[in-house]
Amino acid sequence: PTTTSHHVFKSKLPDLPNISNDLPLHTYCFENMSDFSERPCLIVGSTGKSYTFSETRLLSQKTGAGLSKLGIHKGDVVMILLQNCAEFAFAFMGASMIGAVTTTANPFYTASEIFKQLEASNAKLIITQSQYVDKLRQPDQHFQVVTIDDPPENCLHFSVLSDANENELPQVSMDPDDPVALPFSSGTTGLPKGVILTHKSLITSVAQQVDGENPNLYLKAGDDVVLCVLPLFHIFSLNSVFLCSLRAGAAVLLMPKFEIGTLLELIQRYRVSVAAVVPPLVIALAKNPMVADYDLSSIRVVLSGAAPLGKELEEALRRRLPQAVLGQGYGMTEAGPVLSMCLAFAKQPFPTKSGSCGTVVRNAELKVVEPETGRSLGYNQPGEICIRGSQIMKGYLNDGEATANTVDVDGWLHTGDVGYVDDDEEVFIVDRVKELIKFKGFQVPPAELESLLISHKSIADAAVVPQKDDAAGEVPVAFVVRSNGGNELTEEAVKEFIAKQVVFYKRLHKVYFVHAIPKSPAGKILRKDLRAKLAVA
Ligand code: AYL
Repeated sequence: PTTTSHHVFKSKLPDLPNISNDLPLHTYCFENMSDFSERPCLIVGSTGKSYTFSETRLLSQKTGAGLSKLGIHKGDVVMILLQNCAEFAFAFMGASMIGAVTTTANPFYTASEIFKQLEASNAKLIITQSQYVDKLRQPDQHFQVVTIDDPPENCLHFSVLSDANENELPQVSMDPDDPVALPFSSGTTGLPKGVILTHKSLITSVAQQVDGENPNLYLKAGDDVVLCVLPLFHIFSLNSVFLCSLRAGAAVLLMPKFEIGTLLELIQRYRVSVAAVVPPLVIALAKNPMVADYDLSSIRVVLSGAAPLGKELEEALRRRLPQAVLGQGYGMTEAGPVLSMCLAFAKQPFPTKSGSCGTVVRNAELKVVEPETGRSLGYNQPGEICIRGSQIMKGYLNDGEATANTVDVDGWLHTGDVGYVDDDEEVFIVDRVKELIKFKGFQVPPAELESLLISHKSIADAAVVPQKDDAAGEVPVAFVVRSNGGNELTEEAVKEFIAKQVVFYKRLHKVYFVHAIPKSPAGKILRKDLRAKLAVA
């Protein structure tokens, strides 16, 4: 019997004969623009202002020229610390045009979370809003700050970038393997790390979704309006909403934050046809009574991703939006990010099942591996999902060890997700073997909270694991060992100690005091045992 034979899963759609992944990302995204240059590209929900495709490209070129004037060169990193807005788009594309790299961060991060990413990415310039500038003050600041609104002291206004002369955009030579985006992710273990996504990886991923005769995610040029309420600093929205819409010619409706009334109002007003959502948003759309007061009949596609979507919830939304096709995308930042997507979204759709995460994208290989043996499994057998293709990350920034632990020598990226592929080539995720906790689709890396906890003088040891939660999917909870003399330490004090150091979704929801953290002989926390304890608690 041969154990070297791989069972590899492929898309049910034929591979694209060629993907233009030798182009720079911005060239690729604007490649077909002449077909829809005067159609809306970006619509700013809060003001009603909109930008056509040609205006969007022009403002991106100006922003690129402006970045270059401020001393940003090829290979330099720019941090975008913004809620969804048009300037986000101009800055990201403008940076690409000069060969610079964008690292995106959550503007709600605390100062220490921002600085960790700033230092790791070595960003030279931050584009943000004035309300976040206080978090960026530092004695000997070695980065410039640009704000999209009235600039506070020592900051520049975004017009310094967007008013620059597009003819001064420097001509830089670019290699397909040059980085263009640097989102942060904790991957399967440890602290957040920079994920190097190249021009080639992002182009490949976008092409896998929207290119070809029968695109997996069919977006109608000059016609579709795609909802962009999920934050662009997260790869789901950046890739599957923004970059895919640019390439395909669909309009992007930008919303800075989620608020149900505003959301429903904007869907109705702009006749949103494609909605990218996360499961908590599906809950709102399926259950909130306000939904009944609005006309949502324009929605033809709902794409849910970033966390598991329960079958019941999917059915509940189906009753509310009977005209729409509902389905999931399954992604991971490191995977570029999309591994699989619902084939009911295709131009010539396939029937799909509720609860499935779609079928592996084209021009990629997916396998399901038995963790103990590394053997690849066939249909209906759950194991660790692995993916291979030009879309996956180049590696983690300055972390060869973490890269080698995630992408093996044969080029397979190991996701840390457990799932299977059924007889119809549909992927079902059933569990996660990695440390990651997902709160409403946001990453909560346990290692980050554990290192904060251990820094407390009254804590000797700690472990953080996910607890199931109806609204958020999962919430982080901690097991804490008090140190000698730490007898007075209360649950409230531990929660508060963490809360003031992290963004809201990383806050601890419960603290259990224990005498010891269960560990393997090698010293690894036995997270499964702790999760099992929670299940009976
Ligand atoms: P990260 N069902 C279950 N779990 C999921 C799903 C899903 N549909 N999507 C993502 N996950 C989990 O890096 C899974 O554990 O990227 C995965 O390893 O923040 C982890 O989230 C990755 O988290 C799309 C659709 C991007 C989805 C995405 C997900 C990006 C989330 C583009 O079109």
